[in-house]
Amino acid sequence: MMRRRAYYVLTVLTGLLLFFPVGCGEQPGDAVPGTDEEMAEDQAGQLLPPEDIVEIVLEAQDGEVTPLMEIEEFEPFTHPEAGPQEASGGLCVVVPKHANREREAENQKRREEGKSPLPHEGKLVLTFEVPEDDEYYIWPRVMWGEDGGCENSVGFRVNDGSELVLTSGTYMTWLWFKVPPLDHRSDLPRAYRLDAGEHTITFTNVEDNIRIDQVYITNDPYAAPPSGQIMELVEPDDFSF
Ligand SMILES: [Ca+2]
Repeated sequence: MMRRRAYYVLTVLTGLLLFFPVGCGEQPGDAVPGTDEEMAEDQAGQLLPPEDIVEIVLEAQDGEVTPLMEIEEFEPFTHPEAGPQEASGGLCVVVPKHANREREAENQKRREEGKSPLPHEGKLVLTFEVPEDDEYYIWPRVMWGEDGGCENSVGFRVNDGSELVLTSGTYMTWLWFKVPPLDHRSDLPRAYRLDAGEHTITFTNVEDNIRIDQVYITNDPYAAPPSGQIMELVEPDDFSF
């Protein structure tokens, strides 16, 4: 019992360190990442690739976009180390730079008055279908802003699950974001148990000047999208449920 408790605490601490960017102010509405012990233990074991590989590619601009998020025509450029940067379909979804300035000023005032801060506004909801009950791995293609400090996180949740804050320290290049597993000992991305049928992924506005281009979904735990590359759109199969 004591060991289980110690493990739980460690998981929570690791989650906090992984998901909360340091020095970027408070992020109202962020939940502590999921800490389901049983699922974490499942993921610690060796997994075999599935017999029938499922791959789904979603375009951010095809989702339901709520302001302050908006669809942007992405202007290609060349990163000095990472090379050419392009968005699939020429479009991405963005929280524009300084979009949250007004809300942050408002929250500053609220804090001075002893009130709790309000969350930032804006989200992107992507709806997709999976053909069979399975564990799926979800890779968002994101780009953080040029600010080098903040401007590097987005809220992320699957269906009605708890919200994670995806964040990293690589700026101004498209990156396939590996959602960290529940079990910190695993090298695999986080597994989401999904039933056959319709599901949603929701991105929420946490910081401004961030971009979302695509989302790659697969049931193969070892299938990482090639670094920097746009994934080809896969025509959805005629799923029969
Ligand atoms: Ca796109």
